[in-house]
Amino acid sequence: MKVKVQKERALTLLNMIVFCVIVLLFPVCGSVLSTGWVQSPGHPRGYDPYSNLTWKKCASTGHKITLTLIHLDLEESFECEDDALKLFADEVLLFNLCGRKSMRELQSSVNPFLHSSPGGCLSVSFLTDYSNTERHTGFRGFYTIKDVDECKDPENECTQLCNNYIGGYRCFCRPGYTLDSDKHTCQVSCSEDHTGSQEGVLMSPDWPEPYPENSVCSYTLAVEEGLQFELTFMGVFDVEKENGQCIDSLTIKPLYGGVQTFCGRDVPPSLLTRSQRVEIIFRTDHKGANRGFSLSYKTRGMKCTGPVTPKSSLNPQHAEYPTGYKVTVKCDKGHVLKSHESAEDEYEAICQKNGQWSPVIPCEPVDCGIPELPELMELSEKEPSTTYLNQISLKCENEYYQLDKNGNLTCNADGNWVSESGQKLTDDLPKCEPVCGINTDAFFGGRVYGGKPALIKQIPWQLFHKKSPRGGASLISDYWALTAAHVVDGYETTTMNWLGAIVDGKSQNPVSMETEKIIIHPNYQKVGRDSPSNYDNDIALIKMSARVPIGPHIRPVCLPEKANEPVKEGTISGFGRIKDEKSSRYLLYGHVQIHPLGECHSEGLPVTDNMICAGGDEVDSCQGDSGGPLFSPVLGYGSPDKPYRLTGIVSWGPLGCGNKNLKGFYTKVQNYLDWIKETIEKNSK
Ligand code: 4AZ
Repeated sequence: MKVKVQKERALTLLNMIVFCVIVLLFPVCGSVLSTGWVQSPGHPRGYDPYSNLTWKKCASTGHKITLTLIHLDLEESFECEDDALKLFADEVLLFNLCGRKSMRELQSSVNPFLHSSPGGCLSVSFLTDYSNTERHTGFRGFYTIKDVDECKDPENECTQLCNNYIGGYRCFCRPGYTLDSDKHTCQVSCSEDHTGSQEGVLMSPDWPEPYPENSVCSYTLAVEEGLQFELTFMGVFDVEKENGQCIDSLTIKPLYGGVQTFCGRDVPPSLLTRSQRVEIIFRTDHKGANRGFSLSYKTRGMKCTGPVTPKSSLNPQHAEYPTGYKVTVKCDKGHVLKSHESAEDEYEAICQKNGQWSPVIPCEPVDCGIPELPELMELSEKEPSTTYLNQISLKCENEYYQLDKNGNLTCNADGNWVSESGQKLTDDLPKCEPVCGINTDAFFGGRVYGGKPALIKQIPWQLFHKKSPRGGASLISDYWALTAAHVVDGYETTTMNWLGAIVDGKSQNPVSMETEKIIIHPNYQKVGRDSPSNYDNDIALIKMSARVPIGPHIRPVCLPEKANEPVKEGTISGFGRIKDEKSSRYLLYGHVQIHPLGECHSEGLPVTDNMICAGGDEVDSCQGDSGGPLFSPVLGYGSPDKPYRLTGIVSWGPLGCGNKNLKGFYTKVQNYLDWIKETIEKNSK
């Protein structure tokens, strides 16, 4: 039996040598460390049903295992479901084989892939079922464990020399270089420590010959406090640079202040380091033939220079200051000392032995903050910058309001927002005032004679007192309305209820406003038992108790301007009487001409310059219209450039209304501009 085993081994070895010589290339067998066969049970006689073989072999580090199949004859089946030879490398299935394959086929399509990774494993699983109709011989192959030549692997690149040995590799360097701790990079030993030396020379390795590749040279200069280094470059400066970028570099790192990096061929200027300690680092990459640098260093007394901190100036002003020197640091205009409560902008600093100023307190811009704004006003920008010289602009919340003055503000040096005219915001806060004399009705440019029902957007300043006394008023701001004195005469101490945004007297949802104040013109002669009816100064101001909600259906009319030329025509409106002696359910309007007072009959009643006489052929105001507007231009002709203005207030008419020859009388609003302005100012909170 023993004899037989030895005989078989000898045969195996012989087989392999023959195979190596005949089939494979000789060098492959040359690096073989261990070999062996793997085959199906019963080979070459044939395998039995239900045969089962699992085989696995692993390589140690620096080695890999390969398998070469030289024979394959298994039962053929769909996807090798019946009998199968499965081949795995590093636990990954490479092949699932069955049927017959010639040596040539195996060599071309299977064997080149049967190898593990370095240190990995190959495994084989051979499984058969019961159903063979003819006998198949099975498979046979041999494995080899070989050394891996890591020096050929580009990932393991040694920067200079590589030595492969069985199970590993090693990088090594040419004389004069040392292997870096990464075990791959060869570096020149070029670092120098010049601590304590007051003067000397530094140069790149091999200067003036080209410097070596892959170097990091660190030169340390250090002396006692109170001194600094002056560096002067000598001769050629040549450090690799490509497309404006430093490939190799010379970096100067003082203990204090900025780091500077140099490369290229321009000789850097002399440098004062302002530090008693400097590190100079010279880095090179793996290629290039540049000559490097040479510099001399010597010490100088330490000096301080300005500025101590950005956005400040020094007093006195010198190019440099010796150690121990005291200066006054003053922040630039609009800047104060950081985290100083009292907005101080000055302090004293002393030049230290290390060339630094002490103390150093930064100057930062004054911050005006977000201003507190009244109702209806907002900033145009959501989160504006609010520091010195930044600008913000105010605006009103909606299109129905506008600022009464320019809303552009600048943060000044004192931390105040100021207007373009230099006024402080807190002293002169702009106001949002409703835009007057505009309606959102389409311009229709045609005049309509006779009482016509108004649309809700057409006369949005019309107010209506529905209960007795029935009358009208005109809104002139978001708190105030103008009416006739005789309408509110006797109601000064009561609360009246006025309606707005209404064209149908039966409307269920008008804007309802309560009066807070009713102020009759002081020169209006109240109707009393002893005084006859007199409509001179028939004007009164009404203040509402809450801000009127301005919008498209309720918004003010403008007042006339002092210098306005007398107008020749206008529109009157109201819920007053119509021909059949009944009050109108709807707001009616009509156009009237304005006549010289002398042309108007007054039936003996006094007429004054505070009155306007107006009337149209078919149009007149009447009882119940009193207090309402006579506005110009005629409805339909207003525009943002020519807003509607309150020319008159419906006041009185001799002998009723609607008579062709008799015109109506209206209070001349232009005569009361000062009284209106003063009274409103006096009676606003
Ligand atoms: C009134 O009785 C009245 N036609 C108002 C205006 C006019 C006439 C009477 C003008 O309130």
